[in-house]
Amino acid sequence: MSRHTGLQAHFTPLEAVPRPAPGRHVLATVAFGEDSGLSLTPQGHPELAIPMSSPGFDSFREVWTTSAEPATGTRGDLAFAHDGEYLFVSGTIDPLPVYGPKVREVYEAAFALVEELGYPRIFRMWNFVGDIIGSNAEGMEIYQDFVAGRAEAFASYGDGTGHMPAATGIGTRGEGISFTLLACREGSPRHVENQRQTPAYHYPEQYGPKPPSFARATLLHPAGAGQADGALFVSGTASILGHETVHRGDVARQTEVVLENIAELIGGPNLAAAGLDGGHELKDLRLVKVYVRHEADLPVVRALCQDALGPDAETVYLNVAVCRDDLLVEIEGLVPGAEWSR
Ligand code: 3EB
Repeated sequence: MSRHTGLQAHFTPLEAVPRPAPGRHVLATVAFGEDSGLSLTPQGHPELAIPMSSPGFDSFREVWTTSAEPATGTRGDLAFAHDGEYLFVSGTIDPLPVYGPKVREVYEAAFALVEELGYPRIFRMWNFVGDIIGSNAEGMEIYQDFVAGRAEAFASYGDGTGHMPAATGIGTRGEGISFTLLACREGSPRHVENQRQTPAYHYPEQYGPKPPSFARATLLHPAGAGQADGALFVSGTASILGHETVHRGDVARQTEVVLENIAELIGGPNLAAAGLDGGHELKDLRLVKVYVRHEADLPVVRALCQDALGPDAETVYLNVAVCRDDLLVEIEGLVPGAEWSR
């Protein structure tokens, strides 16, 4: 029996109160603007605000909707909403001298909530890390401090292996760390690696004491639907081949490698290597977020993305730091599932 409730997302202007279409309900929203913080809105859903907008770049609200009325709440540092099949959880961590132990605590609390509410399958996470390549009070890079705490939390999630979802790890224009996750009850997430890239959870130690906990993509095969009907969530992707940054200092070539990495990731041969049917092209991507380190690089990055992604991709551009100081651009997106058009 099909119990999936048709998760969908779209971007709207920040000024507008999100009004779902008839029969749709807002599960949660993420505001990419000037504010920061996590709250339940007057409309009742969780909203995470992340300071990520800047002149010349985009500001917008990402609106997640489902076809069943969600229940919402807060728990400690977390806010959540769930509709019987899908769960959204968000958390925030205020600026700290050292983040690792608190990251572990808050992510473990989120994983415990996922179990308690009965949505044990996490299929997508976003990690927003202020001052991502700055140093903490002990001289460790804040991204590595974050990665270590997250790895400890993931060690106790599921069986500790192979359950890491697609994710984005990216800088913000503020301080502190925040995250969102999406999980489901009966759907089957299938995590996908990229044949051109070392799995992030196998990165060698030169990048930090613990490797990052994420898959390159996750296919969400909804309960009761065919595998080919699932949405494919593409992680934040950078100019990395194997585990190494390529084309240091050359934003055009880095952007090309990112787009090639995503094309390979979502294409038929790579999906077949993961035991999955189907295959997609760059022009199938939607809700694409392009994170550009240097403001001045925007025209070059935009021109290459517009050409590769086409006019339907709903692409937005944000000016934030990426997690290695030699990475100039990171791109994420998704290939909608059949639920999207219902
Ligand atoms: C990379 O491939 C680039 O730590 O959650 C991309 C996606 C990146 C997610 C994360 C980091 C993360 O390593 C950075």
